[in-house]
Amino acid sequence: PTDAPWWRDAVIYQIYPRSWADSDGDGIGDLPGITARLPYLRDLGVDAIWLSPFYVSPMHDAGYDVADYRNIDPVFGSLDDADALIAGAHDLGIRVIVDLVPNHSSSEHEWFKAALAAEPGSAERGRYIFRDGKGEHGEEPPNNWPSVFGGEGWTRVTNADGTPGQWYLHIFDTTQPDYDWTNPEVGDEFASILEFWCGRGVDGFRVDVAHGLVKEEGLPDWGAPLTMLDSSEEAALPPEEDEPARIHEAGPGSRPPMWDQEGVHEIYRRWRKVLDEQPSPERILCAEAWVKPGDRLARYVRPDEMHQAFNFDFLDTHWRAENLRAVIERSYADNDAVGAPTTWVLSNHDVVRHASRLGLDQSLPRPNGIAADQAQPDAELGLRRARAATMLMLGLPGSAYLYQGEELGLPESTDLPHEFRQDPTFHRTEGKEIGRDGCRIPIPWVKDAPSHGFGPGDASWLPQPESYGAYAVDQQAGVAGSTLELYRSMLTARRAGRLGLGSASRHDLSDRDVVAFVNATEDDSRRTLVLVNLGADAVALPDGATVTHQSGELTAEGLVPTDVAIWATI
Ligand code: TEU
Repeated sequence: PTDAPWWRDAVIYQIYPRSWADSDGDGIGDLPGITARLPYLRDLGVDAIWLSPFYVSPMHDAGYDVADYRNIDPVFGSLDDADALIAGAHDLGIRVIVDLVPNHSSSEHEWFKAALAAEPGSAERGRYIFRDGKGEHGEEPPNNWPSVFGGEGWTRVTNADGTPGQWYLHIFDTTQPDYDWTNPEVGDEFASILEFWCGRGVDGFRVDVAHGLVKEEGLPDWGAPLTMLDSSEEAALPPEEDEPARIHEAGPGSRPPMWDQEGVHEIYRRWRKVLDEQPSPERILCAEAWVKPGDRLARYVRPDEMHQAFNFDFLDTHWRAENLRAVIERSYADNDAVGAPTTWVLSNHDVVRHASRLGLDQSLPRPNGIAADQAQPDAELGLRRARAATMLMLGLPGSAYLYQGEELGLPESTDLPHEFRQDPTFHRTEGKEIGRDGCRIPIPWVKDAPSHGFGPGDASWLPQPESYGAYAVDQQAGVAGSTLELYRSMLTARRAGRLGLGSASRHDLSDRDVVAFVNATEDDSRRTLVLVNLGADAVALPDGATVTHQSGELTAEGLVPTDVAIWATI
């Protein structure tokens, strides 16, 4: 077999440091907590971890507002703790990817504090996007761009003498001012930050909002400024019976002036060179870019740019066979065109956990969010489909990112009391959006322990629902048929069979209600049938097929029931 680079088929486990393991009992997860639990990840069988931000931050967006990119926030530990974590992971053969947030800093970053103290037009202000307001007295924002989190994308500053001053752009929260990437100082600073973390031994970077760094010249008004998510919402509408591929075609008519501008690619070409100059093993860049359609996304993973880009298509695809098939085939076509692997994702810290998402009414237009007034997901149905969906994802070629807790089948916490909600989305929309806290609840490790074993303390920063005890690691480890054991055995088999490096083609069992692909190894010596039945009738397997893994019980006759997936050798 060919000697493919490690990342092409890697399964990478996302750790949200606040919520994974708390070593000191303050109710917030930390780096020593992660280090102590690394053996769990080795036993799970993942290739790498991606850590959401752990840098110094006032935590107005859970650390995606960075005040110092070269230091660890005291709530998570110290640089020594980071070194110990990286070394400990490497000892177990687990690579470490860190999160880089280059679109914006925290408003408490030294640069931004200096910018506020400096005059309009100064070098200090030139690192961010400050502009005079419109209107007679500059009282209106410079353009009509909204914030992703709700409300306006601009905030007006107050001058030293107390008079109202310029406005600064923030595509996210007020506390997250956007950098001006046309300023070479910004580029130099981030090249240096990359080198800093490479020097500490990390294996790569997940790049936050990778499609947002460069804005359209002149910052023109956006033609259709209803919400920042318009284009993906439109794409998420269920296609009519006779137009299965529409989900891919409903890209924005004209590109929003803050997203996916040509200039971003220049930045990633420079970063690729920075990484390629580092000693081996190869370090990677993974784009978090909410860009559609797929051929636009694929431009981020051209050979001289990033290695991976999250494929978010499963997040806004309804649980319908034709949608899933279309997503899978288009993803391979788009990525094959640039020679990059597809990077599958079913859950992360920004979306409703897939064990709940897939239990929502699939005729709703927004399968990746739960609105405040929406019906609750069906937990049993959601878990059954989530196990099948994961089996589909992990059975297919490509790399895949897992989100902490999905290996336990954890559901979204949907009844979190509002006083606990921290996501700026909740606050900026005045509660119309409940926000993302429900997927960020601390992990249950031990059913009958304070904070379900999350840490030595009784409480955790977000309260765990009563139901979480039943999902705890100690309830599932070693239990045949548990979600945790299903993940472990899939990851072992995937690695042994090199499934991530195979090639997929549609199997003839794939019909209206069945998704069926054959994953053939590079030398075609072994063929795995990956099949999910989404229809009402149980599905018979081809003659001679030997089922090796199943996400649920087969019928007495060995047929695959509704919402169950199998892997079979054929
Ligand atoms: O998310 C980028 C982003 O655009 C998301 O807000 C996304 O549109 C939304 O969550 C979809 O439901 C990244 C981080 O992943 C997120 O946690 C941060 O809040 C955001 O950047 C700002 O740094």
